[in-house]
Amino acid sequence: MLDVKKIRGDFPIYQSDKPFVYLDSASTTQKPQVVIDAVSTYYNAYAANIHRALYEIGEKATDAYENVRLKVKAFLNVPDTHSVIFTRSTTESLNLVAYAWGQKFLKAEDDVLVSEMEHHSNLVPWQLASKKKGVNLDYIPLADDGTLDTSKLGDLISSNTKLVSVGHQSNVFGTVNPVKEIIAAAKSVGAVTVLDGAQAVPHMAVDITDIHCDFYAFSGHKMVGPTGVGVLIGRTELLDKMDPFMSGGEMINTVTMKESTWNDVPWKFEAGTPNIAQVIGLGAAIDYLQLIGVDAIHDHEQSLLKYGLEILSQNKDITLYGNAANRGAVIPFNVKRVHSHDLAKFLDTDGICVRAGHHCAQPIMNHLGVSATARASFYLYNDKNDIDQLAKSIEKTARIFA
Ligand code: 7TS
Repeated sequence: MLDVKKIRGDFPIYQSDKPFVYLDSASTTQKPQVVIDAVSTYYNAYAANIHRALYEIGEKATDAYENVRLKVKAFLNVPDTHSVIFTRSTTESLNLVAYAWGQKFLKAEDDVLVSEMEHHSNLVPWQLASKKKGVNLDYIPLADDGTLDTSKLGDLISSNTKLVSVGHQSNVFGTVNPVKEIIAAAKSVGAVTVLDGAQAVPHMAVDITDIHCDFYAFSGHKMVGPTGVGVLIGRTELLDKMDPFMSGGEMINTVTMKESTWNDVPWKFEAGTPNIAQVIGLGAAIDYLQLIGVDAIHDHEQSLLKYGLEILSQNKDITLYGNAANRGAVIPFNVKRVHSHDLAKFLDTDGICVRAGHHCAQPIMNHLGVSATARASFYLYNDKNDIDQLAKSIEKTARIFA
């Protein structure tokens, strides 16, 4: 287990006497002082635009921003620095692919394959693309244990399949999907592969070279970084062929009154002044996670998951959802007679933060036959005591609704 007391010392939000049991890291994570300092130091000491200012602080800002590209490359073993595009979020990264690749390369009657497990941000962009282009959208079905039924892959993937996009780790069940198997099936018919890594990168060692997908998306704020920064990793040959997603300053090479030519990748996809401070903050977040050790964080979360499942399953009023063998530290559940929104409000009176609702994954809720669930998710700053407090507060709430 990690030294949680020491880790909490790094996070200003834990320095108050108020009860604070934060179990919603799948939604967004708390920020260590080093990340806050990296953001504020940029604003305090070298706030300048990048790629244009020829004075000292401008060069410093440019170096700091571009250095984070190298950090992302090293952190995820990305083959090529030019593959790393800074966006605002996973949502923007996936929309970038759906528009900039989808609008150019999808044709009527092509098939696009996603899964029934997707977060809406890896679903709605493909629904829009499919409506616009007349493309068929198919789904890898969800099995009752919260895994994907990949036995259907052979039927679902054909020479007509042009793109396959799935989540690496589910934000509802925590299920780690067999992405290499899915990518191999997609590649066997020449389909482009996209992974939504929003829930994977913060919690496990991810090796892009090994996974060998064409596009991979994630968000900084779910990995102790700032909000407003995401990443899209894309295969450079594909990025080169795609049209820009947004246009304006910085993404051009030449502009005349008649037409424009584009900057090289990745800058072709970073139009306008980017979120400079947030990208620099992401760099500090990567440094921090590497200092603690991503494998150590993963092991710590796994022991919390095991303990959480053990404790919560002792309460007969609790229904737990999902039972994947390969699973991250996310526990969705409901308590008999208590709507998850009421539960979350009652838990909050004990200082416990859990998410309640459909988790931006309504097809999963439909599959489970519920409108909503509560969800506890863990990270490096959680400990077993957090789980004990959650269990106690659930029992107390269930008694009120008895
Ligand atoms: N994909 C997955 C798997 C996610 O869990 C989320 C956010 C997103 C995409 C979108 O990320 P964003 O940074 O662009 O918003 N998931 C959640 C969640 O589970 N609760 O709140 C946000």
